[in-house]
Amino acid sequence: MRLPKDRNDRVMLGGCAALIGLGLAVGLSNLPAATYAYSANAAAVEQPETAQTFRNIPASGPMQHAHKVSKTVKSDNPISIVRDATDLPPPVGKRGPQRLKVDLDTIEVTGNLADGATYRYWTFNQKVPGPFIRVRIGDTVEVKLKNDDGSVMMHNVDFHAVTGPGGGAKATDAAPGESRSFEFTAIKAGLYVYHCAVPMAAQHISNGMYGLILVEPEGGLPKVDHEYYVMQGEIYTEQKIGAKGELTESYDKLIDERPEFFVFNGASMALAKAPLKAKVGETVRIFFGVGGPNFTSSFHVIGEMFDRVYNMGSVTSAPVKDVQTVTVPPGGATIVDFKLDVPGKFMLVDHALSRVEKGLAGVLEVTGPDNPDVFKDHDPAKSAQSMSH
Ligand SMILES: [Cu+2]
Repeated sequence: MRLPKDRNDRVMLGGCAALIGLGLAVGLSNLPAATYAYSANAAAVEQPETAQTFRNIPASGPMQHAHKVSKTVKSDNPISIVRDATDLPPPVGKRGPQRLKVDLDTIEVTGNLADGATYRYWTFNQKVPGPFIRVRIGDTVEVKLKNDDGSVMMHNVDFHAVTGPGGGAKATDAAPGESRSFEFTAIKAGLYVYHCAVPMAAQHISNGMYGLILVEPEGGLPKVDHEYYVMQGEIYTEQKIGAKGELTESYDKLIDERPEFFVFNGASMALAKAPLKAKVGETVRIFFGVGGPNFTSSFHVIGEMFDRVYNMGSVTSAPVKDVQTVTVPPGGATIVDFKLDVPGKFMLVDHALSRVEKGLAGVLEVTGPDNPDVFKDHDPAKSAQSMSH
């Protein structure tokens, strides 16, 4: 059976499933099990259907987290809020659906934004972006959001991978010191953004409250040697870029969409200071999302082409091959895979290149032997002095 494409029908279907669940709860035995088959390729009409079941997987043993668990840092001094690009869980593997938990702590913290400049970030688990959450199709995920006692603002979380009111936002609206929770079943595979949606949502997002959740298809994605987690955002400060000290947010610039900074993983030049690393001959994958809140990214790696692009974060459609630049809207994501053929420093950019001057650049450092069949420099000594990337 296919999931209807129409959203209202899906809501009705959800209602039906809920009624069936209710039937089981009151002990009716003549109803079908509280599972229904669906296609992992519901969007690709020409694909044969693969029947799967979900929703009635009992918890067995201690429930695992769907993300890496990090310790909260207590500090009066500014901290690094930069999420390392390698900080993500390994592939789900070939297991069946199960129950998993997600613990999000919303913490307001002063972090390093640029050299000599700090900023009051609002975060999920003290890093920007928030933890990379990794589940598979059919998993049931228990989400607990705890708004830290030290918070000033209310916070919540809206997962674009959730079918339900506000993507979970209403169920997680939490005042400082409060904990809220809900659970959902991952019914659509893909790479999705999550973010805080408390009004004014653009403010919560620009201050750092966004992340990615990957719902793997059955069997996962093709294996690669390295996976990285990168998200783009904007920061709107009263002070001009280059100013020192504690920078403060500008409501007017946010409304006018005039950011002072563009950032990968939370801070100016964060992924140039902490480069991604790999070797010649290896394959890499970048899970790339845009928190925004406002600007579309033209994501590009200088000196490389993407061998495979899971356009718009869709993993149930065939990937596009051999691509230079990918358009990723705010609240959207993509997955790019490529093989490294030659050594060097490859810059991650938004090809709206003025943004490099506003803090938006990363580096992929590739080491290993030269490969003159692919690239041969006729005067490497002179090239070594070049300022070009
Ligand atoms: Cu918030």
